[in-house]
Formats: sequence, C-alpha cells, structure tokens
Amino acid sequence: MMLKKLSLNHPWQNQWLRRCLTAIIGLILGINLVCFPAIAATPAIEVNVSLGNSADELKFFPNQFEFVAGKRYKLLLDNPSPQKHYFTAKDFADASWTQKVEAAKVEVKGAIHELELKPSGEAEWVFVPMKPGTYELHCSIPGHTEAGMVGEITIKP
Ligand SMILES: [Cu+2]
Repeated sequence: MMLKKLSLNHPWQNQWLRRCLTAIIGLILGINLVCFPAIAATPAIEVNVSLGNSADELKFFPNQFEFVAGKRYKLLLDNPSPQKHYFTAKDFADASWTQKVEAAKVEVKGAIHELELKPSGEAEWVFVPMKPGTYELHCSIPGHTEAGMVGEITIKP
C-alpha cells in the first residue's frame, strides 16, 4: 500500500525502492540459508542424562549415546547426586554444532566443551552432531573418571 501511494507521486522512487527491497530481501534470505540452516527450526529430539544418582554412584545414566549426524538434539542434563559433576566431551563438542546451552536461566552460545552441574543442577544443551565417529565422555572431577564416571557418544552418519 505504501509503495503504491508512493508510485503515484514518484514513479522513479517506487522502482528504486522495489529494487532496493528485492536486494535486501535476497540478502537476508541468503544470510539465513548460510548462517541459520533449516535444521535450527525443526523440533529437537530430547535426550535425558543424569550425572550420578541419589545413591552417589559415580556414573552417567545412561552412559552410551547414539546420535545421527545432521539431526537436532536437546540434551537435558540433571544432577540428582549430592556432589558436583562435569559432563566433559571435548571431541564430541568439536564434532558438533552447538546452538545454545541453557543453565540456571542463562543462555550461552558458542563453543562448549564441558558442563558443570552442581547438586540438583539442570542444564539443556541444544546441538547438531556433525562429524560421525565415537567420542569419549567423562567427568573431570579428580577420581571420578577412574571410578567409572565415563561414557561413549557415537555420531552415526
Ligand atoms: Cu563426577
């Protein structure tokens, strides 16, 4: 409507505006395709993991994960144990695209290698696994890896 009104008064301006708008829209669509793949809009597959348990066993529950490259996941982490734990999976994180991490109402964007969860802490990690392979997971609190607080994450092609 705005453009039509303008065109009555200034036909040359309307054409210029149209070209300008087309260019801007094209640019925005182009940037979107490159930076925000369509995958970012699809619903994430939710996966739960507990760091330890109420009996204070030094384990991840579960300790085996299988993801498919290119799908979007939301890993819901919690710590039902009486002590602090880490979800440390550096190589897996490097092989994935992290969309965001949310913990204690704070949203973090960028490279994530490790998540710290205090007792009764919770966090959400939204990511898209990219590079197929098998990656290790451990808790980096001294003694916990040795006690068996380890896991394996597989990215399937
Ligand atoms: Cu631990």
